[in-house]
Amino acid sequence: MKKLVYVPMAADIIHPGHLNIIKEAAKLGHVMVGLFSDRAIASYKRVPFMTYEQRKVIVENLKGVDEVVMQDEKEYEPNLIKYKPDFLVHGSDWNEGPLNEPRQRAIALMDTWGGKVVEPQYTKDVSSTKFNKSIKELGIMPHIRLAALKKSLNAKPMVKGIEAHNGLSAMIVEDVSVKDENGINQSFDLIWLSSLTDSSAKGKPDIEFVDLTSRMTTVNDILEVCTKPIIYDGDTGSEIPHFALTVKRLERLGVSAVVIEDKMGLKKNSLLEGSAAKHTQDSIEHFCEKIKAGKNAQITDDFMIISRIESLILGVGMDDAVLRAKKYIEAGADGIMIHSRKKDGAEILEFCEIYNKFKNRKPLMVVPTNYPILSEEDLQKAGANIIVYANQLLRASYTAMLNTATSILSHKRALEADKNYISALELISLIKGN
Ligand code: SPV
Ligand code: MG
Repeated sequence: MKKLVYVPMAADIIHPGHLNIIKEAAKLGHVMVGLFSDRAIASYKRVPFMTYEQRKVIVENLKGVDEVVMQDEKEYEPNLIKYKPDFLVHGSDWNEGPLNEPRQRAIALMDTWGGKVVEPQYTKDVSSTKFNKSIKELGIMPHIRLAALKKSLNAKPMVKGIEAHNGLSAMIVEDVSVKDENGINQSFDLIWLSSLTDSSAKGKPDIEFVDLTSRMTTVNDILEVCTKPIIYDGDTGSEIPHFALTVKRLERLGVSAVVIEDKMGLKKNSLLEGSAAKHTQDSIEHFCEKIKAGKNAQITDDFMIISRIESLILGVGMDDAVLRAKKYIEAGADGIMIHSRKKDGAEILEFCEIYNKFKNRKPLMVVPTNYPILSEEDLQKAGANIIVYANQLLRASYTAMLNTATSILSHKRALEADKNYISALELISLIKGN
């Protein structure tokens, strides 16, 4: 009988390196590819371009592959225990980065039944990471970007986004990444097109005064410099026929989702306090009509309408918030955003607990501007699926600009301020085409 050879791989972008590994594995026996599920890949790097089913069809048809099984987590142990292969074959590149520890555990485990680990030399100059970079440089087509949000939500328990209000801030969101304590790259999954920061950046109030054409100019500037999915802050969505047209326009551009809030009349920002905080909430019936009109207008299956509940902002109570969540989902909402102005986040956690029991639960979005005390871990544990940092980049740039202007005025020169920001040459080099 042929020996069993287990070959784990993600195989999102197939390159000669994969073929080399399969060729080496086939010399040893029956090749069983342990194909990482979308969830397994998303747990340590970006969500794959192709779905598991698409990747499976490709791998099954590669010369040398005898069968494909799913590996549903980045740990190799469950499948190794299940199949007890004679060989485990993996490219030599897995001994650095997030797969290093799983590798060590896999080697120790294989040893317990006398299995061997074979690590063919990693094929230089071909790696998915390099291909990814080239794909980023090419840009992204609208339908692929549009579908990316749903894909991420299916592959990850929680996705995180941050606002961008122009091309430059979107470039930062596109590229910023840090390695966490497990060596896993952390980056933002999406961009929030905030009405507060889009209007504030123009020196305008956040009262739906900045018109759709102008908002779309911001969207376009962002689309041109980043490949991440976008959630557009649609404010109240305006009148029902206007909302239907907005949905079509956003879809055409490749925006993944719109959030509309259940307010009426002159919309004011939800974080306002005291007498300035004059809001009128829409009726459940009317807002549901708006959701339905949006759903009827949309053309793709992937676009999402996220309904934002303002009951906690308006102080009308948890029961009202919960009732609205039920009604909005029944009307067709693809997700719910619950908002709160309170500093301790307690009412958000309370809402999550009730919401999690919904049978037809949809992704839940939260915006922890006023309750940064709750960490991503806290919010994920509570059940949040989308976390958005809604205004931090613009707030940070305002403070930096004010300090700089003050320093230049005080010192009557820029020397003192200069050490706090990038050089003119660095700025020029940041932008392609300069
Ligand atoms: C925005 O970012 O514009 C929002 C979130 O709508 S908030 O400002 O908190 O209302
Ligand atoms: Mg807003």
